[in-house]
Amino acid sequence: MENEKEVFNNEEEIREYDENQIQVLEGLEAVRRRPGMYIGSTGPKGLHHLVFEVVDNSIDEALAGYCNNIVVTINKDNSITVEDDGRGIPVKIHPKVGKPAVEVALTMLHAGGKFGGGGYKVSGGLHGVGVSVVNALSEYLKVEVKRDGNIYIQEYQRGQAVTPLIKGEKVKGSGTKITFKPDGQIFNETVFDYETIAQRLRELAFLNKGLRIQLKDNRTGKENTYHYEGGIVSFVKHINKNKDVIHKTPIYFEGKLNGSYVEIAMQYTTSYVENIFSFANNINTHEGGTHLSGFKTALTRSVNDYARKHNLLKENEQNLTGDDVREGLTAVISVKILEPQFEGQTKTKLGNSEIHGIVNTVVSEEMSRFLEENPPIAKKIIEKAIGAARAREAARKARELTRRKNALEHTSLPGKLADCSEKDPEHAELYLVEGDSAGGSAKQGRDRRFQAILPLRGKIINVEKARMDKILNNEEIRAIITAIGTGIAEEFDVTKSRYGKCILMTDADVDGSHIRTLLLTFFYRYMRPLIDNGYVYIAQPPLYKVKKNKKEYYFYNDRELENFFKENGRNGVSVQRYKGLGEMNPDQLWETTMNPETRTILKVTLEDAIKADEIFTILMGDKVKPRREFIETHAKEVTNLDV
Ligand code: 0RA
Repeated sequence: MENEKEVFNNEEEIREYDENQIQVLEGLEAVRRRPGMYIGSTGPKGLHHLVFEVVDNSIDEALAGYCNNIVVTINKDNSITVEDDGRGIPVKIHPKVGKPAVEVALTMLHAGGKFGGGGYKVSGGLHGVGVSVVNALSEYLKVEVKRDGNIYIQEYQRGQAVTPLIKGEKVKGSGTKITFKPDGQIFNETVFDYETIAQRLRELAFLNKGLRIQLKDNRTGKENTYHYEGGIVSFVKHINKNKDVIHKTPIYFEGKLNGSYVEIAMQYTTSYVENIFSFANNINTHEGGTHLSGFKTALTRSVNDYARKHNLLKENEQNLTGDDVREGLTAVISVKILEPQFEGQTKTKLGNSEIHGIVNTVVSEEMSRFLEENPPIAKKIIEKAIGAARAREAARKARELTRRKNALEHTSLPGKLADCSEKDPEHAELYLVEGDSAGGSAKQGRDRRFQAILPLRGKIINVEKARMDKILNNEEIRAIITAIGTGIAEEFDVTKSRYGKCILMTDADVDGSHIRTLLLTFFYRYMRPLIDNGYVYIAQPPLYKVKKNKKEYYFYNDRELENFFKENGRNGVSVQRYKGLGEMNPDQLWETTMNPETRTILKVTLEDAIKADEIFTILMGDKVKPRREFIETHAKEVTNLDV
């Protein structure tokens, strides 16, 4: 306290204090004025980002080696509490600012890195903006720090301290506890989704072995604890839980080089797709980057070298390609590095060039050794890759044949496609409709000048479960490919698309979202540019038809229905809940879902497709019921874009 007085008696320091005060207010004002700049959006994504931002700080403390337990609680009032057993945010007076360090961390923009420094930090993309951003966007925040035998408490409103930092009672241990309630003036949605938070916390527990993360929901009593001593080995086992594996234990490598830490876990399955998830400082690098490319190069080389050396590949045979070597592979690559650089469209591509070589070295050495030490597994891996090479060649020949045949026969469109008369793709749209009966209504209800209908019967093949040659034999998939006209995979050509919009129209029930997820997964794996270029949409059929005084209303969600009840009461109102598109007659389907003047369709983003794909891979391991529930709730989460 003596010191503090001295600080405030120094004129220069007082001026600095004032300047800092102004800085604080300007900083918080900027965050509140343009929240999207800091947390991406003020929708559900931005809302949940607040939780992850606070958790990231505890994770950083775990990465530094001081924190073993994190508890996240969703409170009854939809406030969030994040508690850790780290060292506690420092409370001493910050010499420059003249305030406790914890208050600086919570009120000054980008103050996070100024103290504590060094070590691996979760940062990149939208992460790492700092807890001051969470504070600025919370109507209320309370921090409780246990440090040096005492508890320290401070409270804030909309980013500004409303109490000083109060030194409380004596306590044992150390840690930080932050409770915040997102500001209803900023966020249009302030209700947290348990599953969204659970997913990320589980991922963080996989990525940080030994760390225990607990999630409690005081609104429902639900809770989960995530704790994996095996780390990413457990992650790979989890992804492969319901798959047939070709070797029992995942292969695991780790290495440290020049301050970078590399971890890889991988396991081959009998599936025909690769599922590689890469992370840098706990951030999912959806767009890959140098760690992924280093891994791929090294894996292809090690496997080919071994196959040549042991005569599993004959002299006259071609090298196995990367795709061959990765068929059926599930892998998690996780790097922790000092200054990650994130690039790419969604800032999820690792750019650090030195990491390619580091991962390459670790994988080359360790993979070669693993193969030499485990000949039976090596043999199975190589047989799998040789099988993939043969299938690839067979598929190529088959495609060539079809192409030649098509050229001779003027490519016939699928019989069940009801095409439109418009030939200019820009003005033509294709509806992919679940079921024959809905397909029938859509055919009658559509505007045939520019709307084509392709009814899909039965289940779409799961691309995970079949090689390309078999997928190409699936009637539904073939119909989709010929109708769209672009071809698939390496031969995909977006300029050949016969439609500017491909609209998925499925029932608003579990099966419908299942089919939608399968379709999205197919597009993601085989027609990616269609998604990248914004050709894929999801139709929004209404959930309810309400009749009152002979007037009919359609509602697309529960909230709209509730609002109607609030305004009109329930007397004399009849409600029909649509279970499927088939329950609507052609006119209703046109009016509610297909008429461009009145309909809402949602554009599918790459992120949606990635999510759909991950739903299939990551959640494949889970029990069927929760998986279905998950699909049902999440397949609908697409960017709201009215067209
Ligand atoms: C900077 C320095 C030190 C700890 C922290 C930050 C810290 C921040 C958060 C945020 C949530 N939980 C946290 N735990 C720790 C420690 C400095 C020292 O003790 O030497």
